[in-house]
Amino acid sequence: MSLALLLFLALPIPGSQDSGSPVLVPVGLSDLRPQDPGATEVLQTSADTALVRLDWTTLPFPDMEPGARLGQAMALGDFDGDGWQDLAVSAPGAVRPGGLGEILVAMAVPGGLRKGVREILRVAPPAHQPEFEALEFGAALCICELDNDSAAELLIGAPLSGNGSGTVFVWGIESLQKPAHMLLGADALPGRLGHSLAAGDFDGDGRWDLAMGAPLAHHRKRPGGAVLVLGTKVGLRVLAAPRPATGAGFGSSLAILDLAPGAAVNLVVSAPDADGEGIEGAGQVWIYSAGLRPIQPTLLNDPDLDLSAPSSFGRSISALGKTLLIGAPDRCPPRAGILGGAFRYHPESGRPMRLLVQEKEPLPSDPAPLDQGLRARHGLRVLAANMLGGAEPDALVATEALFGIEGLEQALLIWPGADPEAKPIALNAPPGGGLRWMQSLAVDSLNSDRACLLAGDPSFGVGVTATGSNRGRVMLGVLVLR
Ligand SMILES: [Ca+2]
Ligand SMILES: [Ca+2]
Ligand SMILES: [Ca+2]
Repeated sequence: MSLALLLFLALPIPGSQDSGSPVLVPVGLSDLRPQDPGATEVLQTSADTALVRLDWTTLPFPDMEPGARLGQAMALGDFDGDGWQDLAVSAPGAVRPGGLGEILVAMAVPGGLRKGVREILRVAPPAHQPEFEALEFGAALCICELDNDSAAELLIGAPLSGNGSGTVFVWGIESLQKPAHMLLGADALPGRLGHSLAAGDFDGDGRWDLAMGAPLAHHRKRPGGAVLVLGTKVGLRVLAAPRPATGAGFGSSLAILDLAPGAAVNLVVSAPDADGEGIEGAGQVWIYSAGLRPIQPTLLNDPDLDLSAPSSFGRSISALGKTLLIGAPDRCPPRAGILGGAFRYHPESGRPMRLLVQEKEPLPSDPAPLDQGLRARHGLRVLAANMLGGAEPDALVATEALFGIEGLEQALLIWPGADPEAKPIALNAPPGGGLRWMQSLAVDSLNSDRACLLAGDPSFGVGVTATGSNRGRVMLGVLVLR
């Protein structure tokens, strides 16, 4: 057992922890923090929300080489414990001494990341045996708190390490100048372990637990993926696919619902390639009971599935508090137009899932790509976040950009959480983005009085539209009134 694992098993979650969204949890904030998260400007009325837009700037990361894919994953946390949120961004294809893949961490100046970046730290895997390479280092990132101090730790997935078995690393336990530690090696749960990550108190003892997806795992003759949980109370536990089937992709995406604040959180696991009732690629989402009690998890399906086509229900999932968002980017639209959609679900409300779809035709001038089956998919990325300032999380649903996003006015939609019946607001996506301009998304105030949306675009490069050089970039959008 590694040093990090030992530390992890010994330590409590400090204070009352909002574990609704592992990427966004303000871990380790000290009393130095000048602004309370609740101080963010509130935009609640429809008159206000009709007037919002995002002011985009590029975060000052170094220029990357082609193929670096900066922005593949991101995680916000205060890594040095100075009270200002820092930002870790992965570049799984970046060339570093000894291999490929590194994580760049933008350390905020006093005042926060909107004021500036103090320095960029580079995080690499540890030096190890020449026959072992950490591949796709940083495919997934997640904030956690393992040593009970004021500084956050970073969980790092490298799902192609060890001939595709997958490994998980942790960084920030010791000096920030040191490489990451390997937390779980290639034999822990072979099958792309580290493809997805989540952290929260799943077993209900008040201490941080970790969940790590291995969507190609074949555990004890059960194919279709699995999730490895490292629980402070339940120990190491493998959650195998509840409906084993080769290629289901169980564990592709993870989220955390907080249905009973103060008690254990619910782990949500998607299997977006699982077959439904005779439908290939229908997709499934499973909600585990708080405490991971050994009962069958609750199954969610696309409630309105077109029987002739896949849906990829759960390709992306995101939860905050009691709100769960599920992206279904391949589902057939209710009418001709853009493919895909997303669902908003409140498990305890008794209400059915609500379908969130685009209302306008995003590619009106060029029907040819649709004929060729090349459709921009809506709901490829979803994010539950407090952006507009209402009591309930807002739903952000993003669409990939086949031709650069200038012509895609509906590429970023936000459904206000304050009014479940409200129509979506189209927010301006960052200009000049690549196909996956929204590969990673996060919302935070960054210690300022405005909501900010961070977008990692690993497909960005010189002259990109659909096919870029994949250098990558990270964009910062500040929510302002028009
Ligand atoms: Ca900091
Ligand atoms: Ca810590
Ligand atoms: Ca725990």
